[in-house]
Amino acid sequence: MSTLKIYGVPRSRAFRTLWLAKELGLDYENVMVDFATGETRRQPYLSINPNGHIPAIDDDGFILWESMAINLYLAKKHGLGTLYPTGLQDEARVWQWSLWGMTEIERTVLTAMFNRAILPEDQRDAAAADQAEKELQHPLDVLDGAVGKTPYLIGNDFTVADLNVAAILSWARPARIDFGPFPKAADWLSRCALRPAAKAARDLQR
Ligand SMILES: N[C@@H](CCC(=O)N[C@@H](CS)C(=O)NCC(=O)O)C(=O)O
Repeated sequence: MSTLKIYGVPRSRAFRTLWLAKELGLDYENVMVDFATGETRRQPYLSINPNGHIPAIDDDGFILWESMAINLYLAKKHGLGTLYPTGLQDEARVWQWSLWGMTEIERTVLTAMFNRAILPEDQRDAAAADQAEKELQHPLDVLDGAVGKTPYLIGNDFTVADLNVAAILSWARPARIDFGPFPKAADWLSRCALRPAAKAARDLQR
């Protein structure tokens, strides 16, 4: 029996952790808590994550929530020296990019995706989506610059920093974000998305 439980349906932010679990080859159980049914906001799930959000994990009795914290923890535990760098400064840069994803791009990509793809058509706000895409221009330019210098965010190799940022940007396609001005970022994103583990995690969403 698996000792790692990953709470959250794959078409939620749990995708980030499922992708990582596939990269690491972890044995896990995906507990299908769904945001659409309201069960994220009810017991027994609130005992796992009192915020009422997915994902969360139970790692042999250790409960953790917040997708980035979960991914950094699992990558350090199981991928030290591969997906998680060993050097102090490279580790800090992994945190930098993960926090950057959450604070600089997540809300805007989500706004664009909701208003271009998720909400019923009569509830979509095209101006809000356009404004969100406008706000994304600068951070995407920053990303484009970073992956123009090295193939991946921390250097030559794919790490959990790439996974965390690319998982957020997996919403950019349904959000119809134009990557034309950011060719390096577009190339980096497709290299991340084409990884077998990313594909395996996407298959779980079907
Ligand atoms: N900052 C949290 C956000 C988690 C979050 O909002 N998850 C959504 C699904 S993608 C959710 O649980 N929504 C249901 C709800 O809030 O009741 C994280 O990254 O883990």
